[in-house]
Order: sequence, then C-alpha cells, then structure tokens
Amino acid sequence: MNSRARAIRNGLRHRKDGAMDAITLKIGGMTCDGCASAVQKALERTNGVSTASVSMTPAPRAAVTYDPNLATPATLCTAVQDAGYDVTV
Ligand SMILES: [Cu+2]
Repeated sequence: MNSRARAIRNGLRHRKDGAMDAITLKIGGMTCDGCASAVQKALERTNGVSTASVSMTPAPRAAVTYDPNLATPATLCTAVQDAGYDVTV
C-alpha cells in the first residue's frame, strides 16, 4: 500500500502538490515560540521533508509538505515525538 492509500485509509487530510504530499499535524506540548522553532527544525531535518511551517495560533499545528517516497505521516510524527512533543494527525 502506498502512502497516499495509507493516508486515505487513516482519514488524514492531505492534498497533491506536484510530487509532494501535504499534511497538517496537531502538536501538543508547545508553550512558546522556542517550542515551535524546535518542532519546525525537527521536521525540516527529517528525510523527505520539503517545507515545515509551525504556528501556535489559532492552534498549535505544523503544516508539512513532503516527498511521499521518502517520508510518511508516521515518520513525520516520530520526528515530532523524538523532539519531545505530542502529535496527532
Ligand atoms: Cu517553549
């Protein structure tokens, strides 16, 4: 099963953007801009990630575009968790 089919099965919101997939992750545990920066850097370091944009308002979220051949929603979540934050899709 490819990542797109897996994402659809999991009910994830995503869209096709050229060769990239996009996803928005809900982040837990961020309390300041430093946290947002840490999450963003963790995602940007992740293999296959093209762009990562973390915002605190109106809710703590990370918008990520990634190459579905190199990254999956699961690997993105692992990167956030390894940085010390909670994440749900
Ligand atoms: Cu912080």
